[in-house]
Amino acid sequence: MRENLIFSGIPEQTPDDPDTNIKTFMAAHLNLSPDTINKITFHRVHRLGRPSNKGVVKSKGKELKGKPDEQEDLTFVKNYQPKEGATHLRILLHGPVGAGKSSFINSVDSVLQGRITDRALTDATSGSSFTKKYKTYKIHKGPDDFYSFVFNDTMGFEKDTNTGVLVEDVKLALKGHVEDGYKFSPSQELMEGDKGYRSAPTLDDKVHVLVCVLPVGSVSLISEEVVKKMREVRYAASDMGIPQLAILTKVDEACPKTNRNIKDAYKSKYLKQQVDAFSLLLGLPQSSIFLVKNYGSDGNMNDDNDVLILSALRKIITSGEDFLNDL
Ligand SMILES: Nc1nc2c(ncn2[C@@H]2O[C@H](COP(=O)(O)OP(=O)(O)O)[C@@H](O)[C@H]2O)c(=O)[nH]1
Ligand SMILES: [Mg+2]
Repeated sequence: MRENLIFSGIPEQTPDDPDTNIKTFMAAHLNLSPDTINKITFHRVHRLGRPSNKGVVKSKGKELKGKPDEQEDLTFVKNYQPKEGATHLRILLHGPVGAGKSSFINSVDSVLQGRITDRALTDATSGSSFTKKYKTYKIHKGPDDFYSFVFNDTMGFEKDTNTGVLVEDVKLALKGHVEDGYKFSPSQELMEGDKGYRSAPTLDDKVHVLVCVLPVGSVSLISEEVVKKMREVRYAASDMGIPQLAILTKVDEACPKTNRNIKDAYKSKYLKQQVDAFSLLLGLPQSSIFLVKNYGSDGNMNDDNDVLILSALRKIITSGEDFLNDL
């Protein structure tokens, strides 16, 4: 993820093969499995400075301290390939307007690129739903290739009015019947034969994992109506065998104390209460609910944020992969 990492404290070997040397170090000191290490690729590895001609130099500087979990999650996400039959894993994000769905896609993009991006377009004025079209978001791996997971971001449910996406349309999306570019209508269900209706969806068109998104501070304020719609979609996914998880966003806004130390999000009593409450509301296990602080276009990258985003994403991918494997 980060360019130009400099490791120190790795003893010099003679003759020196930095690539093997750093992998051996990782195996011995970072608790990474050989499988994980074999998947790690480096652009370039070289030793700074000249090798000592007095034999092995005693290392100076700080010991290398890795973050094995984050590194492992990142390696997993970067190398993820779906099992045969699908070319990508499709993740559907759904939840109310302004929940942070588009921001989550942007955040994943940012974490993988190592810089803040805002390609999925977030809506700062969140009045009514901004994302109206069913659109597949792919994340660039290089100039011409993409990661093997894609996102769809549905137009959020509106509270009282019927201006949100219809639950029946979300069900069609789950089954792969909604074509890219289809503009959801708040009053008219998509029907077979309509423009935008895909009659013979392939495995790639179907949704493989459903993620409910809600600001963590809204858990106790969420209307009965929205809960009902979220549950309905969740049950439909259950009937299709599609795994479901949830992301509670805006951890920074909901808990200023946690915002100062975002990696302790799961230690916060208040946030834990919200996770428990949401778990009850939606009938999802606590272990499937993740706390995140999304990146906005104005913020700076922060490793602790990355950890939360990556661990949620990894769990989303593994759940979707389980579904593909069980087909
Ligand atoms: N402070 C904070 N703001 C967020 C977070 N996630 C999203 N937002 C903001 O909330 C607003 C709505 O987000 P957006 O991603 O457009 O929501 P969507 O309607 O679900 O796609 C935008 O102004 C975002 O910048 C977060 O984790 N923390
Ligand atoms: Mg959006």
